[in-house]
Amino acid sequence: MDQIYNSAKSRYAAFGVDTEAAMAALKNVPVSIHCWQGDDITGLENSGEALSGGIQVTGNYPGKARNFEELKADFKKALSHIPGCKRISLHACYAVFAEGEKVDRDQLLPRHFAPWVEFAKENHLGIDFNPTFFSHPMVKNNLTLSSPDENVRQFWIRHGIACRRIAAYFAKELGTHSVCNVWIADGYKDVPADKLAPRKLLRDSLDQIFAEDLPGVVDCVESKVFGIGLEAYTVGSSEFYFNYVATHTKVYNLLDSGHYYPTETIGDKLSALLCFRDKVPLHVTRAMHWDSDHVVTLTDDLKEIAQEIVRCDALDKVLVGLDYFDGSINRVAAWVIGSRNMQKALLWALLMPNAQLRKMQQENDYTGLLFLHEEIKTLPFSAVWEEYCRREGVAADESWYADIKEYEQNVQMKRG
Ligand code: RNT
Ligand code: ZN
Repeated sequence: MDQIYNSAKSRYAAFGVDTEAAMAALKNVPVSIHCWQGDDITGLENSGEALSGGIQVTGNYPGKARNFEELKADFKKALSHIPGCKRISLHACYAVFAEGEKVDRDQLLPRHFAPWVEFAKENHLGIDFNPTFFSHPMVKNNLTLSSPDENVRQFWIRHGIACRRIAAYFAKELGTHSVCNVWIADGYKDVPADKLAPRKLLRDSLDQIFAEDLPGVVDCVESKVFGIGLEAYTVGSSEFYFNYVATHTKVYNLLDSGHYYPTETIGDKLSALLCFRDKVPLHVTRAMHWDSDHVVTLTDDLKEIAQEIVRCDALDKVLVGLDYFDGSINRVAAWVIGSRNMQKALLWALLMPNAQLRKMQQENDYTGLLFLHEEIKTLPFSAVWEEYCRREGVAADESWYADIKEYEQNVQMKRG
Protein backbone atom coordinates (compact mmCIF):
# COMPACT_ATOMS: atom_id res chain seq x y z
CA MET A 1 0.00 0.00 0.00
CA ASP A 2 2.69 2.43 1.07
CA GLN A 3 4.49 1.71 -2.12
CA ILE A 4 1.48 2.61 -4.22
CA TYR A 5 0.96 5.85 -2.30
CA ASN A 6 4.65 6.74 -2.43
CA SER A 7 4.82 6.26 -6.14
CA ALA A 8 1.68 8.43 -6.56
CA LYS A 9 3.26 11.01 -4.29
CA SER A 10 6.29 11.31 -6.53
CA ARG A 11 4.19 11.40 -9.71
CA TYR A 12 2.32 14.41 -8.28
CA ALA A 13 5.55 15.94 -6.98
CA ALA A 14 6.86 15.96 -10.54
CA PHE A 15 4.04 18.43 -11.29
CA GLY A 16 4.86 20.46 -8.20
CA VAL A 17 1.90 19.07 -6.23
CA ASP A 18 2.37 18.14 -2.58
CA THR A 19 -0.01 15.28 -1.76
CA GLU A 20 0.65 15.61 1.97
CA ALA A 21 -0.38 19.28 1.91
CA ALA A 22 -3.48 18.40 -0.11
CA MET A 23 -4.59 15.80 2.45
CA ALA A 24 -3.83 18.12 5.36
CA ALA A 25 -5.96 20.86 3.78
CA LEU A 26 -8.87 18.55 2.99
CA LYS A 27 -9.03 17.26 6.55
CA ASN A 28 -10.19 20.68 7.75
CA VAL A 29 -12.83 21.44 5.14
CA PRO A 30 -16.26 20.86 6.65
CA VAL A 31 -18.97 19.32 4.51
CA SER A 32 -22.49 19.80 5.81
CA ILE A 33 -24.55 16.67 5.31
CA HIS A 34 -28.30 17.16 5.01
CA CYS A 35 -30.49 15.15 7.37
CA TRP A 36 -33.34 14.96 4.84
CA GLN A 37 -31.80 12.29 2.60
CA GLY A 38 -32.50 9.91 5.49
CA ASP A 39 -36.30 10.04 5.32
CA ASP A 40 -37.26 11.67 2.00
CA ILE A 41 -37.87 15.06 3.70
CA THR A 42 -40.69 13.60 5.75
CA GLY A 43 -39.59 15.34 8.95
CA LEU A 44 -40.57 14.50 12.50
CA GLU A 45 -43.79 16.50 12.83
CA ASN A 46 -46.07 13.59 11.88
CA SER A 47 -48.39 16.12 10.33
CA GLY A 48 -49.49 13.87 7.50
CA GLU A 49 -48.79 16.75 5.08
CA ALA A 50 -47.43 15.63 1.73
CA LEU A 51 -44.15 17.07 0.46
CA SER A 52 -44.87 20.35 -1.33
CA GLY A 53 -42.98 23.32 -2.70
CA GLY A 54 -42.24 22.13 -6.21
CA ILE A 55 -39.72 19.53 -5.04
CA GLN A 56 -40.22 15.79 -5.28
CA VAL A 57 -38.73 12.70 -3.77
CA THR A 58 -39.41 9.71 -5.94
CA GLY A 59 -38.89 6.07 -5.09
CA ASN A 60 -40.15 3.75 -2.43
CA TYR A 61 -37.05 1.86 -1.32
CA PRO A 62 -37.80 0.02 1.92
CA GLY A 63 -36.26 0.73 5.29
CA LYS A 64 -36.49 4.49 5.56
CA ALA A 65 -36.05 6.06 8.99
CA ARG A 66 -39.43 6.60 10.69
CA ASN A 67 -38.43 8.58 13.74
CA PHE A 68 -35.64 10.52 15.43
CA GLU A 69 -33.89 7.44 16.80
CA GLU A 70 -33.81 5.68 13.44
CA LEU A 71 -32.70 8.80 11.63
CA LYS A 72 -29.85 9.29 14.09
CA ALA A 73 -28.79 5.65 13.83
CA ASP A 74 -28.77 5.78 10.03
CA PHE A 75 -26.88 9.05 10.00
CA LYS A 76 -24.25 7.66 12.36
CA LYS A 77 -23.85 4.63 10.15
CA ALA A 78 -23.30 6.90 7.15
CA LEU A 79 -20.81 9.07 9.06
CA SER A 80 -18.70 6.03 9.87
CA HIS A 81 -17.86 5.72 6.17
CA ILE A 82 -17.27 9.38 5.36
CA PRO A 83 -13.80 10.86 5.84
CA GLY A 84 -13.04 14.45 6.81
CA CYS A 85 -14.72 17.14 8.83
CA LYS A 86 -18.50 16.84 8.93
CA ARG A 87 -21.50 18.95 9.91
CA ILE A 88 -25.20 18.19 9.84
CA SER A 89 -27.82 20.30 8.13
CA LEU A 90 -31.30 20.20 9.67
CA HIS A 91 -34.68 21.46 8.54
CA ALA A 92 -37.13 23.05 10.95
CA CYS A 93 -39.57 20.19 10.34
CA TYR A 94 -37.13 17.96 12.23
CA ALA A 95 -37.95 19.47 15.64
CA VAL A 96 -38.02 16.82 18.35
CA PHE A 97 -41.02 17.32 20.61
CA ALA A 98 -41.37 15.89 24.07
CA GLU A 99 -44.26 13.50 24.68
CA GLY A 100 -47.55 15.39 24.40
CA GLU A 101 -45.97 18.68 23.34
CA LYS A 102 -46.27 20.05 19.87
CA VAL A 103 -46.05 23.62 18.66
CA ASP A 104 -46.61 25.07 15.22
CA ARG A 105 -43.69 26.25 13.13
CA ASP A 106 -44.05 29.88 14.11
CA GLN A 107 -43.63 28.95 17.79
CA LEU A 108 -40.53 26.77 17.53
CA LEU A 109 -37.95 27.25 20.25
CA PRO A 110 -34.32 26.21 20.71
CA ARG A 111 -35.33 23.56 23.20
CA HIS A 112 -37.21 21.67 20.48
CA PHE A 113 -33.80 21.05 18.94
CA ALA A 114 -31.90 20.24 22.14
CA PRO A 115 -31.77 16.50 21.30
CA TRP A 116 -30.05 17.37 18.02
CA VAL A 117 -27.50 19.49 19.87
CA GLU A 118 -26.80 16.53 22.12
CA PHE A 119 -26.33 14.34 19.05
CA ALA A 120 -24.06 16.95 17.45
CA LYS A 121 -21.92 17.18 20.56
CA GLU A 122 -21.56 13.40 20.79
CA ASN A 123 -20.45 13.23 17.17
CA HIS A 124 -18.46 16.49 16.95
CA LEU A 125 -20.72 18.07 14.35
CA GLY A 126 -21.66 21.67 13.74
CA ILE A 127 -25.32 22.25 12.84
CA ASP A 128 -26.66 24.21 9.89
CA PHE A 129 -30.32 25.09 9.68
CA ASN A 130 -33.15 25.58 7.22
CA PRO A 131 -36.54 27.06 8.06
CA THR A 132 -39.18 24.86 6.44
CA PHE A 133 -41.46 27.00 4.27
CA PHE A 134 -43.19 24.03 2.60
CA SER A 135 -45.28 20.93 3.39
CA HIS A 136 -47.56 22.87 5.75
CA PRO A 137 -51.22 24.01 5.71
CA MET A 138 -50.21 27.66 6.06
CA VAL A 139 -48.68 27.55 2.58
CA LYS A 140 -51.68 29.08 0.81
CA ASN A 141 -51.88 29.16 -2.98
CA ASN A 142 -48.20 28.22 -3.12
CA LEU A 143 -47.23 31.40 -1.28
CA THR A 144 -45.55 32.08 2.06
CA LEU A 145 -43.34 35.15 2.55
CA SER A 146 -44.77 36.78 -0.56
CA SER A 147 -48.40 36.09 0.22
CA PRO A 148 -50.82 39.02 -0.09
CA ASP A 149 -52.71 37.44 2.82
CA GLU A 150 -51.14 39.23 5.77
CA ASN A 151 -52.08 36.43 8.13
CA VAL A 152 -50.16 33.91 6.04
CA ARG A 153 -47.19 36.19 5.50
CA GLN A 154 -46.85 37.04 9.19
CA PHE A 155 -47.01 33.37 10.15
CA TRP A 156 -44.01 32.66 7.93
CA ILE A 157 -42.15 35.76 9.08
CA ARG A 158 -42.54 34.50 12.64
CA HIS A 159 -41.23 31.11 11.47
CA GLY A 160 -38.16 32.76 9.92
CA ILE A 161 -37.46 34.74 13.07
CA ALA A 162 -37.88 31.65 15.28
CA CYS A 163 -35.49 29.67 13.07
CA ARG A 164 -32.78 32.30 13.19
CA ARG A 165 -32.93 32.21 16.98
CA ILE A 166 -32.60 28.44 16.87
CA ALA A 167 -29.56 28.77 14.58
CA ALA A 168 -28.03 31.22 17.06
CA TYR A 169 -28.58 28.63 19.77
CA PHE A 170 -26.76 26.00 17.68
CA ALA A 171 -23.86 28.39 17.15
CA LYS A 172 -23.62 29.18 20.83
CA GLU A 173 -23.90 25.58 22.01
CA LEU A 174 -21.50 24.14 19.47
CA GLY A 175 -18.98 26.96 19.19
CA THR A 176 -19.18 27.13 15.41
CA HIS A 177 -21.27 29.19 13.00
CA SER A 178 -24.70 28.00 11.87
CA VAL A 179 -25.78 28.57 8.29
CA CYS A 180 -29.46 29.54 8.33
CA ASN A 181 -30.87 29.27 4.84
CA VAL A 182 -34.15 30.73 3.62
CA TRP A 183 -35.55 28.92 0.62
CA ILE A 184 -39.17 29.46 -0.32
CA ALA A 185 -40.98 27.88 -3.23
CA ASP A 186 -43.35 30.83 -3.72
CA GLY A 187 -44.43 31.10 -7.31
CA TYR A 188 -47.13 30.68 -9.91
CA LYS A 189 -47.97 27.79 -12.18
CA ASP A 190 -49.07 30.06 -14.97
CA VAL A 191 -48.14 33.58 -15.95
CA PRO A 192 -49.11 36.07 -13.25
CA ALA A 193 -50.29 39.60 -14.03
CA ASP A 194 -48.17 41.28 -11.39
CA LYS A 195 -44.62 40.09 -10.88
CA LEU A 196 -43.56 43.08 -8.85
CA ALA A 197 -45.93 42.99 -5.88
CA PRO A 198 -44.90 39.51 -4.63
CA ARG A 199 -41.23 40.48 -4.82
CA LYS A 200 -41.85 43.67 -2.85
CA LEU A 201 -43.65 41.62 -0.22
CA LEU A 202 -40.79 39.12 -0.11
CA ARG A 203 -38.26 41.92 0.29
CA ASP A 204 -40.23 43.31 3.21
CA SER A 205 -40.65 39.86 4.82
CA LEU A 206 -36.91 39.22 4.61
CA ASP A 207 -36.17 42.61 6.14
CA GLN A 208 -38.38 41.68 9.08
CA ILE A 209 -36.83 38.23 9.44
CA PHE A 210 -33.24 39.51 9.33
CA ALA A 211 -33.79 42.53 11.59
CA GLU A 212 -32.39 40.97 14.74
CA ASP A 213 -28.62 40.85 15.15
CA LEU A 214 -27.73 37.23 16.00
CA PRO A 215 -24.09 36.27 16.51
CA GLY A 216 -22.86 33.09 14.89
CA VAL A 217 -25.68 32.91 12.35
CA VAL A 218 -24.73 32.95 8.67
CA ASP A 219 -27.96 34.11 7.09
CA CYS A 220 -28.56 33.16 3.51
CA VAL A 221 -31.17 33.13 0.80
CA GLU A 222 -31.48 30.52 -1.95
CA SER A 223 -32.90 31.31 -5.37
CA LYS A 224 -34.42 29.01 -7.95
CA VAL A 225 -35.53 29.09 -11.57
CA PHE A 226 -38.74 27.13 -11.17
CA GLY A 227 -40.40 24.30 -9.29
CA ILE A 228 -42.75 21.53 -10.40
CA GLY A 229 -46.22 23.09 -10.55
CA LEU A 230 -44.67 26.55 -10.34
CA GLU A 231 -43.26 26.78 -13.81
CA ALA A 232 -44.21 30.30 -14.85
CA TYR A 233 -42.78 32.48 -12.12
CA THR A 234 -40.61 32.15 -9.01
CA VAL A 235 -40.70 35.08 -6.62
CA GLY A 236 -37.22 34.36 -5.21
CA SER A 237 -35.34 34.40 -8.48
CA SER A 238 -31.59 34.67 -8.86
CA GLU A 239 -31.69 38.36 -9.81
CA PHE A 240 -33.93 39.11 -6.86
CA TYR A 241 -31.59 37.56 -4.33
CA PHE A 242 -28.37 38.81 -5.94
CA ASN A 243 -29.74 42.29 -5.47
CA TYR A 244 -31.07 41.55 -2.02
CA VAL A 245 -27.66 40.44 -0.73
CA ALA A 246 -25.93 43.31 -2.52
CA THR A 247 -28.02 45.71 -0.49
CA HIS A 248 -28.11 43.65 2.73
CA THR A 249 -24.51 42.76 3.29
CA LYS A 250 -25.08 40.59 6.34
CA VAL A 251 -27.07 38.15 4.22
CA TYR A 252 -25.38 35.73 1.81
CA ASN A 253 -26.44 34.23 -1.47
CA LEU A 254 -26.61 30.44 -1.25
CA LEU A 255 -25.95 28.75 -4.57
CA ASP A 256 -27.76 25.48 -5.23
CA SER A 257 -26.24 23.63 -8.18
CA GLY A 258 -29.69 22.53 -9.40
CA HIS A 259 -31.28 25.97 -9.46
CA TYR A 260 -30.01 27.59 -12.62
CA TYR A 261 -30.52 27.24 -16.35
CA PRO A 262 -29.08 24.00 -17.75
CA THR A 263 -25.87 25.46 -19.17
CA GLU A 264 -25.16 27.61 -16.13
CA THR A 265 -22.81 26.08 -13.59
CA ILE A 266 -22.38 27.36 -10.08
CA GLY A 267 -18.65 26.68 -10.30
CA ASP A 268 -18.47 29.64 -12.62
CA LYS A 269 -20.36 31.87 -10.19
CA LEU A 270 -18.03 31.36 -7.24
CA SER A 271 -15.28 33.74 -8.30
CA ALA A 272 -17.88 36.40 -9.13
CA LEU A 273 -19.36 36.24 -5.65
CA LEU A 274 -16.00 35.94 -3.93
CA CYS A 275 -14.96 39.28 -5.46
CA PHE A 276 -17.52 40.90 -3.19
CA ARG A 277 -18.26 38.58 -0.28
CA ASP A 278 -16.33 36.69 2.38
CA LYS A 279 -18.63 33.68 2.33
CA VAL A 280 -20.52 31.69 -0.28
CA PRO A 281 -22.79 28.95 1.06
CA LEU A 282 -23.61 26.06 -1.26
CA HIS A 283 -26.20 23.36 -1.76
CA VAL A 284 -24.50 20.75 -3.87
CA THR A 285 -26.87 18.50 -5.74
CA ARG A 286 -27.10 16.86 -9.17
CA ALA A 287 -29.76 18.07 -11.55
CA MET A 288 -30.88 15.76 -14.29
CA HIS A 289 -32.93 17.69 -16.87
CA TRP A 290 -34.42 19.70 -14.00
CA ASP A 291 -33.75 20.26 -10.30
CA SER A 292 -34.18 16.53 -9.72
CA ASP A 293 -31.78 16.37 -6.76
CA HIS A 294 -30.09 13.12 -7.71
CA VAL A 295 -27.30 11.82 -5.49
CA VAL A 296 -24.09 13.78 -6.03
CA THR A 297 -21.70 11.86 -8.29
CA LEU A 298 -18.15 12.66 -9.34
CA THR A 299 -19.11 14.66 -12.41
CA ASP A 300 -17.20 17.38 -14.22
CA ASP A 301 -19.64 19.87 -12.70
CA LEU A 302 -18.76 18.73 -9.20
CA LYS A 303 -15.05 18.85 -9.96
CA GLU A 304 -15.46 22.35 -11.33
CA ILE A 305 -17.10 23.52 -8.11
CA ALA A 306 -14.28 22.02 -6.02
CA GLN A 307 -11.64 23.35 -8.39
CA GLU A 308 -12.99 26.88 -8.13
CA ILE A 309 -13.12 26.69 -4.34
CA VAL A 310 -9.45 25.70 -4.28
CA ARG A 311 -8.30 28.07 -7.00
CA CYS A 312 -10.04 31.03 -5.37
CA ASP A 313 -8.27 30.10 -2.14
CA ALA A 314 -11.71 29.86 -0.61
CA LEU A 315 -11.67 26.59 1.35
CA ASP A 316 -12.67 28.58 4.43
CA LYS A 317 -15.07 30.89 2.58
CA VAL A 318 -17.25 28.53 0.59
CA LEU A 319 -19.52 26.70 3.00
CA VAL A 320 -20.17 23.36 1.39
CA GLY A 321 -23.55 21.79 2.09
CA LEU A 322 -25.23 18.88 0.34
CA ASP A 323 -28.84 18.84 -0.81
CA TYR A 324 -30.11 15.78 -2.63
CA PHE A 325 -32.75 13.15 -1.97
CA ASP A 326 -33.33 9.84 -3.62
CA GLY A 327 -35.98 7.51 -2.26
CA SER A 328 -35.34 4.77 -4.80
CA ILE A 329 -32.11 3.43 -3.32
CA ASN A 330 -30.72 2.68 0.13
CA ARG A 331 -30.75 6.07 1.81
CA VAL A 332 -27.70 5.44 3.98
CA ALA A 333 -25.70 4.42 0.93
CA ALA A 334 -26.97 7.58 -0.79
CA TRP A 335 -25.54 9.67 2.04
CA VAL A 336 -22.19 7.89 1.88
CA ILE A 337 -21.85 7.98 -1.90
CA GLY A 338 -22.70 11.67 -2.23
CA SER A 339 -20.57 12.76 0.72
CA ARG A 340 -17.56 10.72 -0.36
CA ASN A 341 -17.90 12.17 -3.83
CA MET A 342 -17.85 15.71 -2.46
CA GLN A 343 -14.67 14.86 -0.55
CA LYS A 344 -13.17 13.21 -3.63
CA ALA A 345 -13.85 16.28 -5.74
CA LEU A 346 -12.17 18.51 -3.16
CA LEU A 347 -9.13 16.25 -3.04
CA TRP A 348 -9.07 16.15 -6.82
CA ALA A 349 -8.99 19.94 -6.89
CA LEU A 350 -6.31 20.13 -4.21
CA LEU A 351 -4.13 17.81 -6.28
CA MET A 352 -4.05 20.07 -9.31
CA PRO A 353 -0.87 22.00 -10.14
CA ASN A 354 -2.80 25.23 -9.77
CA ALA A 355 0.22 27.54 -9.41
CA GLN A 356 1.72 26.21 -12.61
CA LEU A 357 -1.58 26.43 -14.48
CA ARG A 358 -2.09 30.02 -13.32
CA LYS A 359 1.38 30.95 -14.52
CA MET A 360 0.65 29.46 -17.95
CA GLN A 361 -2.52 31.54 -18.17
CA GLN A 362 -0.64 34.70 -17.23
CA GLU A 363 1.94 33.96 -19.90
CA ASN A 364 -0.74 33.27 -22.51
CA ASP A 365 0.51 29.73 -22.89
CA TYR A 366 -2.85 28.26 -23.85
CA THR A 367 -1.38 25.18 -25.49
CA GLY A 368 0.47 24.37 -22.28
CA LEU A 369 -2.68 25.03 -20.29
CA LEU A 370 -4.69 22.55 -22.34
CA PHE A 371 -1.85 20.02 -22.30
CA LEU A 372 -1.50 20.15 -18.53
CA HIS A 373 -5.22 20.16 -17.81
CA GLU A 374 -5.52 16.94 -19.80
CA GLU A 375 -2.32 15.32 -18.53
CA ILE A 376 -3.31 15.58 -14.87
CA LYS A 377 -6.60 13.80 -15.48
CA THR A 378 -4.84 10.44 -15.50
CA LEU A 379 -2.50 10.95 -12.55
CA PRO A 380 -2.89 8.25 -9.83
CA PHE A 381 -5.62 10.07 -7.89
CA SER A 382 -7.07 6.91 -6.36
CA ALA A 383 -3.83 6.12 -4.52
CA VAL A 384 -3.99 9.45 -2.69
CA TRP A 385 -7.72 9.12 -2.02
CA GLU A 386 -7.22 5.68 -0.51
CA GLU A 387 -4.34 6.90 1.62
CA TYR A 388 -6.49 9.79 2.84
CA CYS A 389 -9.34 7.47 3.81
CA ARG A 390 -6.94 5.13 5.62
CA ARG A 391 -5.55 8.00 7.62
CA GLU A 392 -9.08 9.16 8.41
CA GLY A 393 -9.94 5.70 9.67
CA VAL A 394 -12.65 4.96 7.09
CA ALA A 395 -12.77 2.31 4.39
CA ALA A 396 -10.32 3.22 1.66
CA ASP A 397 -11.89 1.00 -0.96
CA GLU A 398 -15.31 -0.32 -1.84
CA SER A 399 -15.52 -2.45 1.32
CA TRP A 400 -17.81 0.08 3.07
CA TYR A 401 -20.64 -1.11 0.86
CA ALA A 402 -20.70 -4.58 2.42
CA ASP A 403 -21.20 -2.96 5.81
CA ILE A 404 -24.14 -0.93 4.50
CA LYS A 405 -25.68 -4.07 2.98
CA GLU A 406 -25.35 -5.79 6.33
CA TYR A 407 -26.97 -2.80 8.07
CA GLU A 408 -29.75 -2.88 5.52
CA GLN A 409 -30.38 -6.55 6.18
CA ASN A 410 -30.14 -6.42 9.95
CA VAL A 411 -31.63 -3.02 10.73
CA GLN A 412 -33.41 -1.22 7.91
CA MET A 413 -35.30 -4.19 6.45
CA LYS A 414 -36.64 -5.05 9.90
CA ARG A 415 -38.51 -1.74 10.09
CA GLY A 416 -41.55 -3.04 8.27
C1 RNT B 1 -35.33 23.11 -3.15
C2 RNT B 1 -34.15 23.68 -2.45
C3 RNT B 1 -34.10 23.46 -0.98
C4 RNT B 1 -34.52 22.06 -0.56
C5 RNT B 1 -34.22 21.71 0.86
C6 RNT B 1 -34.95 20.51 1.31
O1 RNT B 1 -35.26 23.18 -4.49
O2 RNT B 1 -32.98 23.20 -3.04
O3 RNT B 1 -32.86 23.80 -0.48
O4 RNT B 1 -33.97 21.11 -1.38
O5 RNT B 1 -34.44 22.81 1.65
ZN1 ZN C 1 -31.13 23.64 -2.04
